[in-house]
Amino acid sequence: MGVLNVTPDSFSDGGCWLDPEAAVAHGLALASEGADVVDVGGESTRPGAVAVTVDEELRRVVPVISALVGRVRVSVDTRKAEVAEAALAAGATIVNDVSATLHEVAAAHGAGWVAMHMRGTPATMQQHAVYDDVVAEVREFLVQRAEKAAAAGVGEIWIDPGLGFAKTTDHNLSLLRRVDELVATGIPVLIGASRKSFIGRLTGDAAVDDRLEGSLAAAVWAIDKGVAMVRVHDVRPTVQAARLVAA
Ligand code: HH2
Repeated sequence: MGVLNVTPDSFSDGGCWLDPEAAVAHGLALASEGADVVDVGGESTRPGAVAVTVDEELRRVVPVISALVGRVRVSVDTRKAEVAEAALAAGATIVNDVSATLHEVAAAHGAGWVAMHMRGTPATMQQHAVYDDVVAEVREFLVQRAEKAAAAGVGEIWIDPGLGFAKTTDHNLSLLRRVDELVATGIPVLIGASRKSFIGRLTGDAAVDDRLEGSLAAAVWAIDKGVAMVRVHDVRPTVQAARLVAA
């Protein structure tokens, strides 16, 4: 899954693809580099990010999604039902739902759905990074959400532990170390480690544009443990690494 943030303020590529033409060109580049899905988002969810209005988010993502549909599979990264609805109407086929609440929208459109674990909102989530057993608690939450979505009629369900969302570096490491416990649920697992701050912290405070090697290590680790999809900014090197793991 290649990341396409149509935002001014995403933590690693904010402002790069705000222009719709540049965004579409980047989405097609990600597809040509081997992304199976291009994940289009119009609202940053980085810690402390300011929420955007429905209208603004629609204005950012819908034209880009319309232009990419038919050329690559498109997911929409949103917390808002209205945005998910409009994206699916425009031809997106997966709702990448960091709120894990939009399963009914996905069901109504026969679309796939990603349930990601978070606590609070991007503005408040870092205050909620308290767990007895982060892996068990995240797994229980995701399995419950997946069961609810299946009961609502969603046919394609993914679970994602939400690295960095109400998680400390130690929580992220526990979730990676024991990701096989999520894989063992039998529900396909998606994971997004790419360029996140814990990778910077663990690699000598590497800046956000200097986290490729750490991101690749996390992706390779996850794929080797049975994770079915990785959400990344750097598609070409990740596809090469994934091919080696597969071989
Ligand atoms: N991480 C981000 C956004 N969406 N979706 C899923 N399923 N899993 C993730 O780990 C995930 C996600 C944050 O990364 P990014 O989109 O690069 O930044 P921002 O939220 O600042 O736009």
